Amino acid sequence: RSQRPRIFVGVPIFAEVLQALAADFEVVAPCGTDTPADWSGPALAAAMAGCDGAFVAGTVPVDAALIAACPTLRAVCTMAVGYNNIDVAACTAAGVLVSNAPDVLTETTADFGFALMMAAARRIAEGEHYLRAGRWKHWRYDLLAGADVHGATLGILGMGRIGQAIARRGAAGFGMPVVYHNRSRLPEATEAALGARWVDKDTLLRTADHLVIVVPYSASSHHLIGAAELACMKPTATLTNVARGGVVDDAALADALARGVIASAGLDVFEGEPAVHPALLQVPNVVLTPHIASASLRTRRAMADLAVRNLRAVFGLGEEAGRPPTALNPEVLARV
Ligand code: 8YV
Repeated sequence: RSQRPRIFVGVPIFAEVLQALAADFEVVAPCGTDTPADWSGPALAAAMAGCDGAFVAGTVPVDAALIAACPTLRAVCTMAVGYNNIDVAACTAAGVLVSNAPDVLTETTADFGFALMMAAARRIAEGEHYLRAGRWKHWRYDLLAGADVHGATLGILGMGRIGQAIARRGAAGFGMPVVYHNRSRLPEATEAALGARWVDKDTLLRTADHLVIVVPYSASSHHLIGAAELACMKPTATLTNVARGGVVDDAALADALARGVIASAGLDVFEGEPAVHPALLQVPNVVLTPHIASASLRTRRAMADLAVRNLRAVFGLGEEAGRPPTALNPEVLARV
């Protein structure tokens, strides 16, 4: 039994997922089902020491120093689609397989992105705060009047799986013309099926009535939207970010919202989260949610199950033995 691979679980997770792991592995789960840990200090390396695999999410920083401190490690499997918290190059160099969790969260995240965009456009959160504060006394023709969503131009920055799922919602459900910007253009047939048109970034900013950001975070997407970009947008426009904090300059956004450079915003992700830029908390015209776009119970479970599938495959278990389904650096396995 002591021969079983030892798996570190770096986030609180469903009891059923811990049980499934325990069937095959020795499980080191300091967070259990409900005790989140702050792994920003040296505690992570100490907790992971001697482990063969790691089950993580976007909140666990897997950097080169950690990889060096954990020589027995063979796999890092995240239940998130984004993996900017993992130094994949360092893992590859050390022979550590990395997997993420794409596809299973696409539709759920697109639902939430669309909802956040609608909430920003139609001022739903502002309306709730207004009502709860006891300020609703009279009907007014312009009370919390926002921008229409149907028929407005939907702009998408980053046209991967989630961007495409948002585009489909806008085009098919709300009659929205869709423009997008992405480093690589989609094949014409895909564009036609989605009803989406590629434009340069400047045109995207100038034409979108509702801009939704869905690009992965990297050095090249850091502050892709800052003061200069916001100044190009329509004063009636909304901006929604369900990608990563850091893609948007939060200080510049708070300033733009306060000055009416754009009308409103919907944010699920923040630079330095769970801290939120204090200026964002001061402006009324922004809907703020705590990084929950993928959080339907069914989808969170599917994300976790996919990470488990990858771990089992890396350690030679089950039908996918040796073939982790969503490996980011499968070349690592070919080397052994
Ligand atoms: C995760 C996410 O919930 O998948 C992603 O990239 O951002 C979210 O779905 C998050 O990473 C958990 O920490």
